[in-house]
Amino acid sequence: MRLLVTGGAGFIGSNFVHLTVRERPDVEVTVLDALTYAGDRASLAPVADRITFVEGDIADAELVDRLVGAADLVIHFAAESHNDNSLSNPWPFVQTNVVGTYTLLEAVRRHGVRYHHISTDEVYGDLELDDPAKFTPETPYNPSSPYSSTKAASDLLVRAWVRSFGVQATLSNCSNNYGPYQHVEKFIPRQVTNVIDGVRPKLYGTGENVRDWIHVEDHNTAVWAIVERGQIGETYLIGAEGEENNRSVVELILELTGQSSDAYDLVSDRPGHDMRYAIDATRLRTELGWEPRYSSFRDGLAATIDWYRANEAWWRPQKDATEAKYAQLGR
Ligand code: NAD
Ligand code: TDX
Repeated sequence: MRLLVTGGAGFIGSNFVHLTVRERPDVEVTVLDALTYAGDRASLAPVADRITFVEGDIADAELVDRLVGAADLVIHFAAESHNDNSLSNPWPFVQTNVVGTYTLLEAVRRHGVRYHHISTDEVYGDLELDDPAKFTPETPYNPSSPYSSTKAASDLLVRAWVRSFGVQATLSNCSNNYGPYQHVEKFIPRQVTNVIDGVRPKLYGTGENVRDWIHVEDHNTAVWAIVERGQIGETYLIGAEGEENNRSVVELILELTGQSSDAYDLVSDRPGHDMRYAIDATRLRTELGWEPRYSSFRDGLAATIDWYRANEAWWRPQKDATEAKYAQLGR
C-alpha cells in the first residue's frame, strides 16, 4: 500500500511515520512536508532510508496532484498547530489549514484516493470545569481561536467533500498529545526544557485550565484503527481519559525532575484561553476495539522527560528563538 503522509516532519506526523515503519513494513511511506519552523527532518532521521521525503507545500496544487495520484491513501497531519502563534499572526493558519486542506481534497477527489483527516478537539470550543459533559461527535462546533476555527473550517470542507462529491474520507478529532519530538513551543516540552535549563516553568493565568492528555503513540494507533476499520464519512473522537489541570502537570514535571513542587511562575494568560477539553472516546473503543497502550500519564510523562534529556541536540536549536517569542508576549 502506498501512503502519503502530510506534515510527517512535525510532532505527531513523525511519530506516525516511525510507528508505521516499525509495525507495518508492507506500507510504502512518502512524506510531504514544507519544513516550516515546526518541521524538522531530524525527526525522521531514524527512518530516513525507509521512506521517501518530499519538501513542499500542501497548497501547491500541481505537486499535490502528482503525489496524491501516486498514492492509495492520504493521511493529512500538516497544519499550523500552535494557538499562541495564531493569535500573533492568523494568516498562515488560514492558508495552510484551510487552503491546504482544500487543495488535498480536490486532489483526492480527482484521483479517487482514500483520505483521513487529522483534527483537534478544539473545534468544539471549551467546557466549564464543573461540567460533567465531555465532547462527543454530536457536540456542536464552537471554536475559539484562529487556530481552532481554521481546523473547524477544514473539517467542514472534508464533510462537504464526502457528501457532495463522494470522497472516501474519515475524520478524527484528538485531545492534547505529548511525547517525543514535540516542539518546545508547546506546554509540556517548554516546561521540561525550562527545568533542564534551570528556568522556572510558566503557567498561564491561574493554571486551572484542564487538558485531556494522550500519548502521541496512542493517537497514532487510533488513527490506524480508523483508517482500517472506520466508516467512510464518520468522525471519531480520540482520547484516553487523561484530564489534568495545567498546574498539576507542572507539579508532576517538577516532582519527576527532583524540584520543589512550587518552583513555577504564574504569567499573563492567553487571550480567549479555553478552560477545559474532555473527550468521550466510547465509539473508538466499542466500535473499533481500540485501547491505549499508555495507561499511566505519570509513566508516559517520565519517559518523555527522559527523551528530552537524551535528545538535547534535537530541541536545543529551537529553544532560544521560541523563548524570545514568548518574552515579547510577556509569557
Ligand atoms: P506540528 O506543528 O508539530 O507539525 C506540523 C507539520 O506540518 C510540520 O512538520 C510543518 O513543517 C508541516 N507543515 C506546516 N504547514 C505546511 C504546509 N503548508 N505544507 C506542508 N507541510 C506543512 O503539529 P502537530 O502537533 O504534529 O499536529 C499535527 C496535526 O495534528 C495537526 O493537524 C493538528 O491540528 C493535529 N492535532 C494536534 C494535537 C496536538 O496536541 N499537538 C492534538 C490534536 C490534533
Ligand atoms: O508556557 C505555557 N504555559 C501554559 O500554561 C504554554 C505554552 C501553555 N500553557 C497552557 C495553555 C493550555 O491551557 O497549557 C495548555 C496547553 O497549551 P499548548 O501546549 O499550547 O496546547 P493547546 O493550546 O491546548 O493546543 C494543543 O492541543 C490541541 C495543540 O497545540 C493543538 O495543536 C491541538 O489541536
